[in-house]
Amino acid sequence: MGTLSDVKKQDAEIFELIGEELARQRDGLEMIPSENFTSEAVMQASGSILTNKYSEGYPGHRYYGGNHVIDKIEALAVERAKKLFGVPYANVQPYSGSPANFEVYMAVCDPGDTIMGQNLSDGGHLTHGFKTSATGRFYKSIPYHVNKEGYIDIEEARSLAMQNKPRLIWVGSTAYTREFPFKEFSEIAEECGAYLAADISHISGLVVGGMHKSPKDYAHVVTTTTHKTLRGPRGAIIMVTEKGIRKDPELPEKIDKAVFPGMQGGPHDHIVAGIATALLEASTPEFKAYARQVVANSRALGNALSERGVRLVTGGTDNHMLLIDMTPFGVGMGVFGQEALEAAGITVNKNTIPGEPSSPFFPSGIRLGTPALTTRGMQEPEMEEIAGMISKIFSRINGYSLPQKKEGRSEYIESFRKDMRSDKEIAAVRERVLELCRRFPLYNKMAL
Ligand code: DSN
Repeated sequence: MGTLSDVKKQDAEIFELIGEELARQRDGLEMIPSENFTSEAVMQASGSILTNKYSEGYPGHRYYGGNHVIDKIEALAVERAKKLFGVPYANVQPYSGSPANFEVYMAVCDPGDTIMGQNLSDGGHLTHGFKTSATGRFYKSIPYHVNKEGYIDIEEARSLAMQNKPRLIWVGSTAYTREFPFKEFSEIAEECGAYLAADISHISGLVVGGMHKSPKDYAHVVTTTTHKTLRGPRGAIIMVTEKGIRKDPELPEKIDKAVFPGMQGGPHDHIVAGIATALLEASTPEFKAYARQVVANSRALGNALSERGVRLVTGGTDNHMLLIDMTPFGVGMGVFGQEALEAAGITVNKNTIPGEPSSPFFPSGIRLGTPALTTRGMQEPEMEEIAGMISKIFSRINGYSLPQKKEGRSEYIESFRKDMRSDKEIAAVRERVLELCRRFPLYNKMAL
């Protein structure tokens, strides 16, 4: 990433803002479970001259000249993805997770077909058929749910699938703290004749690190973003498994056509190079140790929070993520938790919880995780320390509640935010956060 000296010369405003964001990342505890810090090598490859090229098509079959080098880069990224995930086909061109998932629909469904995915407020993703997403508008979406304990309700999913005979079923989601039941979903898909797509965006780093079961023997198609636990640049990969090719030998070709020309134009070759570099990093023993520590940290944080009376959906975690049920503080209190933590420099996101009693914009939970903290080198003792800080901060939101009427909510939250920013106890936690961040420096060679 260098020193950004040319940005400084040419665009002082953007230079200042990048500096501001670097300081925010360095001086805070990044606990949004879908975020991470890439290596400088990944950043350099992604910020390279490869951004200058157009290369619609695939290696050996491009619509523009001058692609003999790009062909080698893309082929290398594809080979690394296939080897790392143990699949016979990979497409590394999707711009990000949402287009990648849409490309899967385009490959295996016709508009109007029935599809199934995990319900949004039960931890699912917009692109798995939520009503406001194109996937919920162009396809007939039948959501499945989690049970009272917060685990995927397999029996419900099975009976919905048998009743509705979907063309495509999604397994894998964005706010689920337990191992995904790939085997059970593969049996359901088998029984009703559906394609099974595993969206492992959140857990792909754990899968290649051996900390989560791989979907490769169960799903026909696997999608993942590359910037979460996998620690690459912002992008995505679509893969077809041996099982997928057995079901439909033309599936790889259908995916290729859905990506280009179906959905996308020229691939972002600089990102493809960054993905290749990230995949190389993810194939090392160091990455396996990283994935192990991510889960160890998440479990340690979960235990330490539970000991302090914080309520976790499902009571704990199997992966990199925790979902805090904030209803003991009141309905719709996720935003209060998020704002109070942010005042101390701890970044999380408000999130719906199973059976959400409020709304997606004022949900009753908080989602947090350990991938980024683990990249900084933090371990179990730091998780214990952070749990103490979180529970201290939560004690400061007692007495506040989400106004029942929508009018006036923004003003109330703004005034709450001010209260948190001037709260002495939160200021003391902010100092401890800064001290912890200094002990685990981030991008310390990067000077702007
Ligand atoms: N925004 C991603 C996440 O935070 O999980 C999903 O698209």
